Formats: sequence, C-alpha cells, structure tokens
Amino acid sequence: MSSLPISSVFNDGYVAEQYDIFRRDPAALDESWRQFFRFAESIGGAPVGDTADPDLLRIAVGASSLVQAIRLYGHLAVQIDPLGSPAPGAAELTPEFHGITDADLEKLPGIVLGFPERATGADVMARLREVYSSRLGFEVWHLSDEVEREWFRQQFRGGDLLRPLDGAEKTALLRRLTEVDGLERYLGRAFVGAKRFSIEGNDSLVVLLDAAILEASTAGAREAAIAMAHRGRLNVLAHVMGKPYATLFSEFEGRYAPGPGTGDVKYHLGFRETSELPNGRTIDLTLVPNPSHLEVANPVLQGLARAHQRVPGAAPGTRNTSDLLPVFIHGDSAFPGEGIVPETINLSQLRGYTVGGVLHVIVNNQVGFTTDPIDARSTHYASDLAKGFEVPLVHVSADDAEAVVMATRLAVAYRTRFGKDFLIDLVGYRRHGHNEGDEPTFTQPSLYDKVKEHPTPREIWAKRLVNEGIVTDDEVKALEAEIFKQMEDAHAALKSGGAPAEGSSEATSESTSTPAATGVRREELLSINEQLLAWPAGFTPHPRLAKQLERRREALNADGGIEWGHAEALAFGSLLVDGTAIRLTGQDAERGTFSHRHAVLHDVKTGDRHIPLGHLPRAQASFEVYNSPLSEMAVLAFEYGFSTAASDTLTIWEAQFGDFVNMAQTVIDQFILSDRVKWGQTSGLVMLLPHGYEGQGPEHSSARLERFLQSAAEDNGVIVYPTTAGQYFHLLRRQAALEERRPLVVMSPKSLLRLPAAGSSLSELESGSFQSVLDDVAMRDRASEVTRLVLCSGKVYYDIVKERSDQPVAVVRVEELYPWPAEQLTHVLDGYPNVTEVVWAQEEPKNMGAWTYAAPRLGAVLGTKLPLRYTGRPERASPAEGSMGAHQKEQARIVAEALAVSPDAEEKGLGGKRQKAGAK
Ligand SMILES: Cc1ncc(C[n+]2csc(CCOP(=O)(O)OP(=O)(O)O)c2C)c(N)n1
Repeated sequence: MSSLPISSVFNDGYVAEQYDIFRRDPAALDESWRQFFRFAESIGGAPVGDTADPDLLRIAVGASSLVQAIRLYGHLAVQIDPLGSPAPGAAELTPEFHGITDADLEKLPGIVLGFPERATGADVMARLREVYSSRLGFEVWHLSDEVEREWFRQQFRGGDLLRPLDGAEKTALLRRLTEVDGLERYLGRAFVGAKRFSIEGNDSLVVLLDAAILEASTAGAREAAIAMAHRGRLNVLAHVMGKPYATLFSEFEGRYAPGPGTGDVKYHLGFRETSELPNGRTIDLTLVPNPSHLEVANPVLQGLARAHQRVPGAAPGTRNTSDLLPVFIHGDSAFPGEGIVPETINLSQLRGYTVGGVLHVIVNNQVGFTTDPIDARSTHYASDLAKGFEVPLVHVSADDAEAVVMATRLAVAYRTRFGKDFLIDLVGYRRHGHNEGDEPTFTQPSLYDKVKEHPTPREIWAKRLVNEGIVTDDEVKALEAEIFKQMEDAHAALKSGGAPAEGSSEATSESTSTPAATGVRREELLSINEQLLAWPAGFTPHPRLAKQLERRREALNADGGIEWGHAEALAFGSLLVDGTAIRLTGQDAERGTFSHRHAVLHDVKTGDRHIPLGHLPRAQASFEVYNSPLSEMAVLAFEYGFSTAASDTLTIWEAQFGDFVNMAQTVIDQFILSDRVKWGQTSGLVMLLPHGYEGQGPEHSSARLERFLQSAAEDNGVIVYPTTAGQYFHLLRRQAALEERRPLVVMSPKSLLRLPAAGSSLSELESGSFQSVLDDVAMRDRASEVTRLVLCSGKVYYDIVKERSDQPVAVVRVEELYPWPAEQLTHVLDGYPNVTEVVWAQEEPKNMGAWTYAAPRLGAVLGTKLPLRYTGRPERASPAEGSMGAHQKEQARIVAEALAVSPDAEEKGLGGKRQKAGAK
C-alpha cells in the first residue's frame, strides 16, 4: 500500500482534489488517503480549503518533522558513554519543538506518517526512538546514494541484522568476556607494572572482532586482516588471533625474541593463524605488525588486502573483494588527529586502491594518553571526519556487548552489499593509565573516580544473564575460575621449561648487489617494441604523441637511441613476458610527471584508454598502472603493504618529485627500511624518486639521498642513482629477479630522461647486467695518463664530462651506493695506476647527498695512499638555490672545481693534500 505523501498536506489544491474524490467515492482512493481524511473528519474539520482544519495540518506536519528529526538526530539521545555522562540530546527530538504534543501524537493514525503497522503517531515515535535513540546511535543519512539509504531504512524497519542474541550466543559471549577480562587480570598480577596497554573498558572489541569475522566468513570471506595499535592488542592476539597464552607469557618474561633481527616490542608484533569458526568454516587471520606511529599500519594493511584479493590468472585489476575483510582499529585521539587517517579513507573507492570496503573501529576510551577529548579534537564525535567520506557510522557503548554484535552485523552486511567502508565508534573507557605504569589520577581524577566504581563489561553481562535466568551466579564464578586456571597452567608449563624457542637475533646480511644476467634477446625486444606500438584498430592517439612513440622504432637501431622511458617500457614488457606482474602507481604515473612514460594512451576522439603494456600478446602476468591521489604517506604505505604480500609482482611507487617523499618519511623509517630486522617481513618495493639539480628551486631538486643512506644498514635495501637508460633497464629486471627481496630506492632523473648521452643501445639491453660502478670508458685507453679521478653519483656526471676537454681526468660513477660497492671500486681504481688525487663531486650541499656517507667508505677503499677532496655545494640549510642564475653559477663552479681543483676549494674540501684520505 502506498503511503500518504506528507508533502501533499502543503498542497491545498491537490489535497482538495483528493478530498473531493473521498467524499464522492472513498473506494477510489487508496487506504492511506482514506485514513487521513477519516482522521481529519474525526477531529472535526475538513483537511483543506476554507474549512481546512489548521490543527490537522499542524499535527501532521509537526509529526512528520519529528519523524525526520528522530532519524537524523536520534543518535544524540543515545546513552553511549558507559561512565554515564549524559547524551547531549537535541531540542528537535521533542514534539514541542515541532509545535505538537504527545497528546496530538496519540490522536494521529500511524499511516499518516507512513507507518500503517503502527496505530498512532505516538506508537510511531516510540518505535523510532527504540531504533534511533536507545542502544545504537546511527549516522547514515549523509550517504548520497539513495539505494544505500533505502537499504538502511529497511534494516531499521525490522531487518534481521539488528536482532538480539539467542541463548547460546549469550552464553558464548559471557565466556568470551570472561577470557578477555581474565587475561588482563592475569597479566596484571603475574607481570606487575609491565606495559600491556590493557583492553579493559573496551573489552567488547574482542566481541566485535569475533562477530565481524564470523559474519564475513558466512558471507564468503576466507580471510580477515586487522591493523591496530597498542591498545588491547595483546588480548586481540590471544583471543581473536589464537596466539597461545604461553607464547605471550614468554614474551613478558623477555625469553622470546621473534624475527631475524633486532626485533620489536610484543605489542607491535604481527601474527597469522587459521581459525575454525562456529559456522563450521575456517578463516585465515592476519594481524599486521605495526610500529608505534599510530594509524600508519592501516594503509599498509589496505595494500596487503588488495594483494590478497587478486584473482590469479584473471584480467589486471580483477579482485575478489568479498574474499578478505580488512579491519582498521583506531584510537579516539589518533583518528581525528593523524592526517594519515583521511588520506587512507580517501583511497577507499579509488580504482587502484579499493578493497571493497574496510571495517573501521574506533576504540574510544575517551582519553588519549593524558589528553581529554576537548583538547584532542574540534568535533563532537571522534568519528566525524569519516562522514565527509560518506562512511556510515554507528556509535555504541562498549558496555552493551549485545548491541556491539548488532552494530557489527550491520557493518559487515553493508560492506558485503555495497563494497564500502563502515565505522563503529566503540565508546568505552580506560580502566588504567595510558599504560599500566601510569597514574591516571594525576590528570583525570574525577574520570577515574567513576572508572573505579564502574563494573567491568563481564560483570555487567554476567548480571544480565543471571537476571534473565540463563546462568547462575555459581556458573559465572566457575567459568571465571576455569579460565584463570588455563592461564595459570600455560604459565606453569612455560616456567617448567616448555618455553617456545628463542628467535635468532642476527639479521642475515647477504648482499643483494650480485650482478644477475638481466639482458633480453634482441628479437624479443624488437617484438615487444613492435607490440607496444600496435594500438587497437580505430584507436586514435594524440598525433604528437603517436609521432613521439613511433620514434621508438628507429630508436632501437640508433646508437644510444633508447631513452629512459623507452628502456622502462622494454624492461616492463620483457618482465611481463617472463611472468612477473607489475604494479606502478604515483601521482600522474600513467603519463609520467615529465611526460616520458605514456603508459596509458587516450583516444583523442572518444577519450577511450589504451594501455599497451596491458595488451602484450605473450604477457604471462598483469600490468597495472594507476595515477594515485595526491598523497605520499598513505599511498607509499599502501604499495609497501601490497609488495609484502605480492612477491610475484614488481611493485613500483613513483614520487612526483623526490622532494615530496619526506611526507612519507614514517613509512620509510618504520616499515620499508626496518621491517626485516623488526618483524622478519620483506618487501621488494621500488621507489622512483626524481632527483637532480636543474635550477628548479629548493623543493624540486632533492629526494634527500642522504636520509636513505643514513638508514642503510644490515642489507635493508638497495640505494641507487643510475645514469643510463640501460642501467635502469637492468636494475628493474634485477629487482624482479631477486631471491631475497629488498626494497629498491632509485634516485631517478628528470633531465636525463631525454639526454642523448644517457640513452642506451639495443646491445646494452641485450646483454650484461646492472653495474654498481661505471668506469670512464672514454679514458680507458689513456688510463695511465690519468692523474685525477673524479668520483660521483648521478646526473652531475654529465655536467662534468661535458666540460672536460683533454684533461687527464677520469670520471667514475658510483651507481649503487648501498650496498657499498667496495670491491668494484677497488677494481676500477686499480685501473688508474698514476692517480694522485681523488675528488668526490656532487651537486648536493656538503651536508646532504652522498658525501658524508661515501667519504669514510672511500677512505677505506683508497687507504692512506691518496688524498680525497670534496667538491660540491657547501653546507646549506636548504637543498638548492631559488634562482636559476644562482643555480647555474654554483653548478659551473662545482664542475670547474671537479676538473681542476682550485686552492680555494682545497681549503673547503674535507680531505686536503696533506690530510689522510677519508679523514673525518
Ligand atoms: C604518530 C604518533 N604520535 C604520538 C604517539 C604517542 N602516543 C602513543 S599512544 C598515544 C595516545 C593515543 O590516544 P588514542 O588514539 O585515544 O588511543 P589510546 O591509547 O587511548 O587507546 C600517543 C599520543 C604515537 N605512538 N604515534
């Protein structure tokens, strides 16, 4: 039955017509109109015209706006805080605000408001308040898709997702809460004062995760993956992930150092386990390791999830998003505070990044370390920023474990149905200080007065079940004792020698720089080149671009004709044919910031896209390329996460300019360059960081090579500054072939992209391998004449050799800076027996670039035989000059000094003729 359109009461003319019909032939109208007019007459008036009953209009309009108000603002009246601070409420939630009374509502038939199943307006309001203002606070009407809003309307009208728990579920919940609470109390007693970042106060987080995993599994998921910070992590590890109590206890005793290197604290460690669920299915569970830096593990997990959701053998980008449920667990201070949060949520619906929706949980304990919400955020709820991304939300008290399950069912069902994010704001409290050694009453005395008096979630739930007659007090106590005993037994067994084995504390340090044969047969390269230039019939690329790309045909025949972008395309093509998948992302990565790549072509007539590397006839793996959103931290973390899970894929992230990579410094420090020694995790991620001094100013010159070199240790990555297209070709192919995966940091060029001297020939791609040191071929025949050796890395090489006339100066390039190629350098140096001075030349300032890293290492190579000088920019606070004129002057000086060291430069240099090589 269609319901009466309430808007019609504003439209006198239309209502008059309907009323006319009603008076002539009531059967001609549908039931809602009939009820409306009957009601109107019953209260003694006509609904329209001169005789329209103003009271009727007042009640109908008022009631209908009250309905809307309850839907919209009902969440403000939910008692969400378990510690009892009152819900703010809203004037709009009262009938009086809308000019009506409870008595008016008693008179109004429910059907007038579109609720034929409710007798009166008062019944309608009671029902709405039960849904919107009792246990769950919903915020969903900000969604712009009406299908989604309608779905929520259906659920709220009585959908099964919001059903209460049955008896068995209730007792299972009691056991769970007893385990959660029991573990914290056991740890607190057995390891007094040890940090555990207890879950207490938000115990139902474990209940939430149980429910989410079960619901996702029932909907077909075979995996669930969780990213979370410290709070409650040990409890999640033990109870959701199934990490044995004994392992946990042994970590508390400091007896277990997992991983191959220096390890990490116990509340950062990841875990993987296959779990059997009450629905009879099994599910693979992953808790990703996280660093202290809050919220950064989330985009890492999103990348991992994306990798796990791939469908082997299917078209590029094909994923089964229902296969894996990703869960991000946030803190209530961190969520609104850390910029990585919106950066990550912004990935949610992007084609290169979507994982079919993330379940977000804010573990809202209403305090961040010692900071109150009033100082932590400018919004009412901790979750508010998610609304801007159209994420539906539910606020729920962590004390109401049953409501937590309802919220979770709704969340997982929404994700399953729409493939989008959902957020649960789980509002609890923190029973202890930030950690268990902290005294919370120093800073939150009155809050902790309340906490002290407040029963635990387990006690609340047990009391309810006792009241409902589901369990007895004795059974509650017996359960508690049984669970405590399990922990005692596990601990006793550990003490009596059953400890898990100690992990090794040595990181392996095999060098990754062994040259691999990475050449590709000439015929293969010719064929790939041809295939990349074969656009589909009817496809019209931009004419200028077509011409530019077609030059790649002749380029293969020209000496040094293969430019950087071309070499990259051939490396990618050959890898795809070999069976290595490729994923390339970055800001404007499809075209390439410097317009050198054009991995995606656009039909100038239709706008259609064509990705030549995605259509190689003999490709055995997929090629994916995406322009990223304007982010560095979230997207780099995403690619890192992807790369950890997709070992069959060459995963590449390209920075717009290398300078901007420092926005992602956390990801580099906490994950990319330290994961192996902390967590035994490996990644073969490639970072392309455009670097080089071309006079573009302080923020378009430097990818901060020095920072990567400073972090280089324990074989934790490879750092290169290649100078030819061929070197880049071999480098990419070597990276794909590594058995022991390591991240690869590439100072990649801007001006070399099209510099003829940096181009390579087909023969260079056909054979050979990446060379960590490039000798000066031009001086090979005159090696014995050479008295001065200039060592450098990267683009400055070309600036120097351009100015060299017939001076007896050899310019040798260190192409791989880490691992440091000591042997190769020694070998090259041995070829110049008459060298009397060695210069390290760089265009970066002295406190930046490779100098401080290279100097002591070169010293070791040179020994005391040869002096080592520095030429480059002096120490600077900012990487480069702002004006082109100043840049050119500096650049010319550096080149001149490199070729003929002036007495003045000697003074500035680190090494002088009289100093020992490599000193300082
Ligand atoms: C990026 C970052 N900044 C600061 C910290 C230090 N820190 C650790 S926990 C914490 C409070 C977090 O509060 P909240 O998000 O509410 O989580 P809770 O600890 O209350 O569960 C702070 C400031 C950190 N770990 N990471």
